[in-house]
Amino acid sequence: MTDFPLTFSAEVATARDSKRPIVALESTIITHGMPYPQNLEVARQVEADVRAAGAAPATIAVIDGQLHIGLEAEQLIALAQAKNVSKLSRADMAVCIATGGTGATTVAATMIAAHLAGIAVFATGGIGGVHKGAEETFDISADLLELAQTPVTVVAAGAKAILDVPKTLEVLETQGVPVIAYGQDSFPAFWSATSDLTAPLRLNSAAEIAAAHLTRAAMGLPGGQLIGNPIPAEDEISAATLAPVIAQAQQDAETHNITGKGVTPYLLQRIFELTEGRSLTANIALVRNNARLAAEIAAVLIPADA
Ligand code: PSU
Ligand code: MN
Repeated sequence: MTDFPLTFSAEVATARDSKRPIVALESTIITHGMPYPQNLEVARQVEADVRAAGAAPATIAVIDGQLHIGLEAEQLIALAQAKNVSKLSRADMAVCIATGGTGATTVAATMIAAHLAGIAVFATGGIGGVHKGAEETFDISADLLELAQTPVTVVAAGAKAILDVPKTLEVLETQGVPVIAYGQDSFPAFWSATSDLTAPLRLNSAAEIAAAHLTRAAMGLPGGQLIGNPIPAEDEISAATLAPVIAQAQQDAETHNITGKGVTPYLLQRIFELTEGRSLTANIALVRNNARLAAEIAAVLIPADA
């Protein structure tokens, strides 16, 4: 940990003082991943899920140049309604802070902030990865390299089929990131519980995931772990239903020349429209499911940290 100034919400400050478990949450999913007002409802619901599971939620964002670890209720409302908020990854965070800016944190940036704050577990929806066509565009999310260097366990519902998932798994393997499916062999596919890819590793309990996290730390291995937590069966959308939708969204992105940071938000919005909101309902269910598992893992880790 460094001496870098962090601003803790009252709830996170109390949890730190009393050594209670804390789960980090990202904010790009709020500003760039879902439309208002559902984004605000989901952000609140996910925080409530973390609390119900016995941990304190720490939604992370940069507001007016301050790195916030946990947002007060009115800050969450302002962020959910804000327009033109920056999307901050590892490359952007320091510039945003130094210039007094406001930005939402991606998986990579949230991991950095969580680690600065001594938080070991982070729940999100899906991570960024290797985009389709990356052999031409070189569009590979900084999330993958962050997992290789920052010791935070990230609970996600796998990777979306908008990505090239096999290539994403290859990069994670090269980078030495443990990719662990929770309670099944298949690597989950975000809106669908399973994919035709077998996850490299499988664990069946929060206790095992926490033990693996601590073992990496004890061995002095840098980097985190990616936990692929399948969406609950009743909420999933089949891969067959999604395939043509994703293909259409991808084609529209090309037609409109969407590149760089704009790609993931554009595809998510387009898939939301093309599924008439169904993708969002599934997205909400899986984030909530990830929040609960993350809280369980954080609860196991706390006695070891304390
Ligand atoms: N995947 C989702 N929803 C999201 C994102 C990814 O299902 O909102 C966001 C996350 O914040 C992730 C970021 O870290 O997109 C990755 O963006 P990029 O591909 O530009 O690295
Ligand atoms: Mn990218």
